[in-house]
Amino acid sequence: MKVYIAGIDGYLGWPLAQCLAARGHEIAGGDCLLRRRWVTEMGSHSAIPIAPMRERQAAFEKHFGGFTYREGNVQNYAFVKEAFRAFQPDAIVHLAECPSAPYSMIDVHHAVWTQTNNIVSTLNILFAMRDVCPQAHLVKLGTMGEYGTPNLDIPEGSFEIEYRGRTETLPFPRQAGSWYHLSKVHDSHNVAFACKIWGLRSTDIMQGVVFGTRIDEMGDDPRLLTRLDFDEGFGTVINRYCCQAVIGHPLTPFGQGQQRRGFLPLRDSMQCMTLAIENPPGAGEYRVFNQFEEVYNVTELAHKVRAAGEELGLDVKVRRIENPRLEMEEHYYNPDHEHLLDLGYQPTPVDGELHVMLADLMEHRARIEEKRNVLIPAIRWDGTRQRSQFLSEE
Ligand code: USQ
Repeated sequence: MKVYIAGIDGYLGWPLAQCLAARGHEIAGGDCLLRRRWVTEMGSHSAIPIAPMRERQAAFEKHFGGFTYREGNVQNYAFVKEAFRAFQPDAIVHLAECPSAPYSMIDVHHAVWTQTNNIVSTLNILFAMRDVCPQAHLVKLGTMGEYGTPNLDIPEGSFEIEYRGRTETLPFPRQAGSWYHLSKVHDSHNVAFACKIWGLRSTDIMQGVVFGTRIDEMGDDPRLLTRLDFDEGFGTVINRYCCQAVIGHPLTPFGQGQQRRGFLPLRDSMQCMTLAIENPPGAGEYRVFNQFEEVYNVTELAHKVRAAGEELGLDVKVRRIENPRLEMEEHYYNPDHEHLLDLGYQPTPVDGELHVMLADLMEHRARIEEKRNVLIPAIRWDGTRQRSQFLSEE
């Protein structure tokens, strides 16, 4: 298949290109390298050094036979339309969004920027598909955070309701917890609407929190490695914990530490997106996959990272810290996730992946140590900015 990846330079886009190319798909992609700039803005850098795009292209050429790359911004409709016209994709994976809840909560400018970027980019892709490649399949990254943490079981996208003797299938109510997560809610509505009125086909992937440093296709070529962020904006919780563990910084569950989320290793995120791409929906179909492997609370996860770290000789402490976010810290959480398992998804155990990650990160201890100050969060949901204080000794 011909697969276009919008956001091919990012944490997920770069390994996805490799994973798909290794399976024989033809790849094209675009990026405007914003993720590199955002992390610099947060005063940080990737724990794992990443190569400039030109070197990435050379490595890809050597291992997988090359891909078509154009630098450009998906907020520019002409860029998107021309990219699709030139490549004529069978599938489009949209990863070119700003993925950070804290970044969107900094101030009005970051909230407006995140929502504008995310919503405009998706609209541009939908219109370009309509006009250039209406048969293509849009694989759109949504987030489990669109549902929030309701005191109900969470289905995959929609649920049936009976009212006054009639049965209706409705989208499950969205209760997002940040301006970023809300941008994904708006995207979901826009994508579903485009499928309905134009007959486009799409898979909206409600992805849980991804963690991990590698996929097998990267082998031992450092130019193929993907980034691994640990700042409060772009480092997800397990990635942050693992970086904290390797430099002897306490792991930082926020608040009560009972927040439950679905998690999945990077290699499983690749596997699931590949399954979605290789099993497209029919014309006009908008389908939703909940994509995660296991549900944990953030304290259980800290203990898992501590256990894995101790096996590698690390001295790991866990200390709860003031929660800069407004979120439920103890809650019911029971989301469904059958669709990908039905397509053949084979989950990777979380514990084994933690060992791989910690071993990779131990080689870059000095880079993490250099940016140690970004491990304490300061972006608060009430709009103030103040470094959180530790709440517990352990
Ligand atoms: N958390 C801690 N300690 C930390 C960092 C985070 O306890 O040091 C907690 C947060 O308070 C939150 C949970 O861990 O309750 C997850 O936070 P996160 O920063 O790992 O993830 P989140 O902000 O939810 O966003 C990430 C990705 C986003 C994706 C989302 C999936 O950045 O792109 O949409 O995960 S989900 O969480 O399922 O909505």
